Amino acid sequence: MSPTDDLFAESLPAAPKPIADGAWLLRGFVLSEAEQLINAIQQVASQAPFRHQTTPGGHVMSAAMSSCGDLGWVTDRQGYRYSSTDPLTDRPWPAMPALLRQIAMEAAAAGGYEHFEPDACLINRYTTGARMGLHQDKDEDDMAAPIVSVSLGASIRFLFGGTARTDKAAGWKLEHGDVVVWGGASRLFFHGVAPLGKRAEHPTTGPMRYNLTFRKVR
Ligand code: MD6
Ligand code: FE
Repeated sequence: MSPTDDLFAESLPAAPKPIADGAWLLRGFVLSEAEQLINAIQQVASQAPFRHQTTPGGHVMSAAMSSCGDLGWVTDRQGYRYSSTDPLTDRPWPAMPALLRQIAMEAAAAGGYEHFEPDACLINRYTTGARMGLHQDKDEDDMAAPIVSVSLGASIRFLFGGTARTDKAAGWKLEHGDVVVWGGASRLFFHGVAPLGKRAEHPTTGPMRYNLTFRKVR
């Protein structure tokens, strides 16, 4: 590193960090828009409230969820699926705010996935102890499109393994403003998040973490 590199380092966005084949960690990618994103989440949640859904196996999920866009991700005793209406209100999901769509497209492009057109944005809200077990995102029709995942608020440990549930999972700390872009060879890798820590806290969100995952389903 030359002295000039050092001088500019602070103002440059962090270089995309490869975390698996086709998967990138974009540290701080949405830091300057974070407050606006949290406002947009609250706007969506005022129309499609956060709720704890039930898995087909009968477990109540510890993360509370909402969605926006043409499709939302739902689960109940009948199974996992995408739905154009919110089962809580029987109304269409709130439209995807333009800022969210824009950020998803820019993040996808930064990971090498041009022309990403998300039609669904799943919003997860974690409080102390909430977690997401290892799973694959495989309810989407379009496996060529990546997934863009935005982390806001308290930090959490993101886990990802490989194509088999038993593959050893690596851990990455995801902080406020970080984005993960996920596609290609790792599109179907198992992943999840460790329980949100007891002392997890962020100045803006308090003891909560939000995660937005943008998908192209159809
Ligand atoms: C979460 N994320 O970070 C859960 N899925 O709260 C996911 O399940 C996820 O971060 C696909 C791609 C990226 C992700
Ligand atoms: Fe996932």
